[in-house]
Amino acid sequence: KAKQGFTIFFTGFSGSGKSTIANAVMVKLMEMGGRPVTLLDGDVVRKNLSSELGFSKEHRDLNIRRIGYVASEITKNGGIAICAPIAPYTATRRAVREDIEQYGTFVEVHVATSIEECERRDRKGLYKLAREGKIKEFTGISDPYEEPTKAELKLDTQNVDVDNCAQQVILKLESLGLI
Ligand code: GGZ
Repeated sequence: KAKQGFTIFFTGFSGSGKSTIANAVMVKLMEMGGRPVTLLDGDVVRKNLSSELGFSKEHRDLNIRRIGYVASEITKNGGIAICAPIAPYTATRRAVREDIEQYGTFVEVHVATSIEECERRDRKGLYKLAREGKIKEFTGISDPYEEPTKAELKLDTQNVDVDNCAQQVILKLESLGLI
């Protein structure tokens, strides 16, 4: 019997490592072969699917619902969707979960890098701009992030490298019988 589709949904601050871990998981899944894997990364989606949207709660919610819709279609057709937006609101994450659970499994992964660590790394210089008020409504600085309490997996990136984090995701998928 063909395995069901599923969605891996990463959530966490800007610079938490979502994209890097999502990419590593995608590579591992592709190497295993079988089902197609589609990555819906935060900044790629913003460029292609949500280019007119800003960062108000309404616009973030619309962005996440769009990602959820695409992921649900992929899941419905037996594929693997990997999403990696910030997705700061619990209710919106839950709505996407419900959309996807109609068709397959939703695996929420909290990339739990602290805001202090993200700001310390400041890989793209965005936290500095947010502190200077040059970027408004910046998640964790001047905009909320509601911590997941029911994620299937919580990753500590402080003490664990990317490959180990990706491996933890793969193990979770195995324990859920998805791969
Ligand atoms: C948060 C912002 C903002 C504000 C621009 N707040 O590290 P990045 O740069 O590449 O990823 C962040 C991305 C967040 O987009 P998402 O679609 O993931 O957000 S949400 O799920 O809330 O819709 C960051 C950049 O966009 N960025 N302004 N104000 N991140």
